[in-house]
Amino acid sequence: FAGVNLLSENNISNKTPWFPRHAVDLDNCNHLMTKYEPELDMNHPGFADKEYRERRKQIAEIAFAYKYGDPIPFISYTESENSTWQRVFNTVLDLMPKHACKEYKAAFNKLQEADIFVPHRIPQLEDVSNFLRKHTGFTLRPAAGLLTARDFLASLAFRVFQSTQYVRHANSPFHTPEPDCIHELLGHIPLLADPSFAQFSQEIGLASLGASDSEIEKLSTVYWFTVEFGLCKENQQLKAYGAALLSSIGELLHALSDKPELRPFEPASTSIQPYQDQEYQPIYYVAESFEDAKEKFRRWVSTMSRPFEVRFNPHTERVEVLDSV
Ligand code: TIH
Ligand code: FE2
Repeated sequence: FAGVNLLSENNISNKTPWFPRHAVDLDNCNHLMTKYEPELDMNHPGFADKEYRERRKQIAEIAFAYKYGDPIPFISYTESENSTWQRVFNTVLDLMPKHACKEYKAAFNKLQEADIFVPHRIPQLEDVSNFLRKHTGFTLRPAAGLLTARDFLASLAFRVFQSTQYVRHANSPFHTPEPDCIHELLGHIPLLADPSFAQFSQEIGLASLGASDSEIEKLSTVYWFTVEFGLCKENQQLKAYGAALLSSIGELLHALSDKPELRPFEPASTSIQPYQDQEYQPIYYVAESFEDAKEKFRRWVSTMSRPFEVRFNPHTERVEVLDSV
């Protein structure tokens, strides 16, 4: 490692935005975006449902109180919440064999074997977190809702995935514009148990540490069109690997129909494509494979302006900052 020095705290320019150096610092990375909340948005199916809004508040309290190292509190899901899960779970079981990428299916099977993915009850985040830790070293933290891109991406650098714990409204099981635990569980969790995909996720996170606002915007756009809405090729066939496709039957079928426009994944152009998050996407990006997406992403990240490099030390759970000049 000739020519590379560990930078001290003071050597980072004071123009660099603050970023977490240790997993404990993620206790400060929980800023929420106030958007499409049942309290605020008249289009939300929970807007006119007082009981639903109370339940959301109750579950959000758990995330607000959570500190690094705590076990994730158990939630006793209601019969109605479990039945919403069951409806989505069963449709995923139906569509997955034909439409999901192979890595997703393999991890899904393991989650079933571990008795974590079962039709009749929502998995507990603590059990899921322990499962992930064994497979890729990822762990979960409860999040109260949609986080700012900077906070959310930073946690990925530590192989920590911030996960909501509340359940979508029973009236909209097959598509919701906001993340909920059904989205996290059926969309994100299987691939976070895949080593290659876990690595890709962490690299997006590492690239975000200390990045400028406009770079964060580009990184979260790449995240949007890959981790959330990505399609990939498998033996000349199109498969879904994006979490928001795998947790929403409505959008999965739309993405694989002849309606949307498909483009090859190229970080430089994908990262500046505007998007909206309230309806189905009109454009999706297709990766050749995870490995290919990772290669392209690495090449693109190396053109970013940050004057230092970072690496994660899993033994200390600390991010080390390296002078790259
Ligand atoms: N649309 C997804 C679903 O219905 O499961 C949830 C979201 C993921 C990302 C943004 S919204
Ligand atoms: Fe998501």
